[in-house]
Amino acid sequence: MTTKQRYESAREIYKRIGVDTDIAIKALKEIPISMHCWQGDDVAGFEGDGALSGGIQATGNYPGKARNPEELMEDIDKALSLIPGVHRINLHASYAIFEDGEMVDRDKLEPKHFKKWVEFAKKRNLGLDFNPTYFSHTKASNATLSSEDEDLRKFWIEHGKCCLRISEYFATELGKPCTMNIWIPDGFKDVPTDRMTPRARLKDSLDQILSIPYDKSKVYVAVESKVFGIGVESYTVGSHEFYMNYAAKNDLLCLLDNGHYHPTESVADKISSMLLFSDKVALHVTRPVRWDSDHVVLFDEETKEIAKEIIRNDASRVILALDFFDASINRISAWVVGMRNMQKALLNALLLPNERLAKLQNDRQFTELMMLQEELKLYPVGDVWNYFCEINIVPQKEGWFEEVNKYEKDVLSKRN
Ligand code: RNT
Ligand code: ZN
Repeated sequence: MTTKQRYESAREIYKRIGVDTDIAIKALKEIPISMHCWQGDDVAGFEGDGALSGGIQATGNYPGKARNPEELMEDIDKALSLIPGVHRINLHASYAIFEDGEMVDRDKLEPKHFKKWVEFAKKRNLGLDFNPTYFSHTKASNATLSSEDEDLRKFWIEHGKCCLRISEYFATELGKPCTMNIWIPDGFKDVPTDRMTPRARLKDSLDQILSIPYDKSKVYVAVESKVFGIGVESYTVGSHEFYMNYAAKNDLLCLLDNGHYHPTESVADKISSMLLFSDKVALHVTRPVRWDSDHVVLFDEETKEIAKEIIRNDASRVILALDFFDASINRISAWVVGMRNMQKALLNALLLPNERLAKLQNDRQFTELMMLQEELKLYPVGDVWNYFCEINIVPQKEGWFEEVNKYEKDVLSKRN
């Protein structure tokens, strides 16, 4: 049977439960995912020695990581050629591209330092998202936006302002809004004696950054919380309550990273609550294995549950980005697996008879609801996925891996 024939058979099967597969694949194509540039080089960036700080870690030393902008762009291209649909690229400020020997510190960054990324995105019809980089820097060794050292705090406030201007430049140049996400690693290893003052300083720093004029219809500012980090196990300044309140009060996006909560908390469960009070919510989808480990996103229960909430609550209200960095495997494969899995999870959700399931819940028909949800798990999602890949001209099933292997042999293995 051809992919098309299998799809047609699947379409009939889904039709019987009231699901239109044609609508599902059309909807899937409209959902952009922001692919994080930092999987390509273990969050190293282009500024210097690439040492990662801030309590986040990329472990492994698989050969062939991108060492410069050209290589990173080449690798992103390879990955995107194996991922169906049109997406976005998520950049960090540490990925500025300096030309003619010029190099500026993070408090002096300008749009021109990202011109090459804009050209890259334009040519490929991609959107760009952005992140100020508050780690991997000598001035970030203690604290950043919450610092007790006023000079340091000022430096990082200026960095935030630079990044707002760069984000607006992205949006203007590309004609698509740019999400600028703020995450800082500030916190304490041991139980603090003053929890309030660092948070008050963070609040003031954010106020100062956001005091510069910027076009809110072009730049969506998001704030990302965290429960703990390596080295800051006892207290993080930017906690969930801090940012949820800050975002609500200032009409910003709250960004939920599913590696940043207590292990039994579910980000899937948080989305509806956020959307009842804000127009949009932002996500970092990742896979935390026992801690905020940032493993590659799998087609697992957690991802599927997040995807169901995205689909059931209007996908256009959820700003979707991935956040993982695995240095122990081929980095392009990591991107492709993560992106395709996020899409598979979205497709899985699009292929559920969501209204019927909601009605069963509402009618308190929990026996039938459980039965149906379990039976639906073995419906032919794969046949629809393969057809989606076929019509979007990317390899089906594991077919893409041959291309990654070839690229590893021809390109990556030559990087020493
Ligand atoms: C860290 C946060 C943050 C970073 C990226 C690189 O715990 O998740 O989003 O992973 O900004
Ligand atoms: Zn994150």
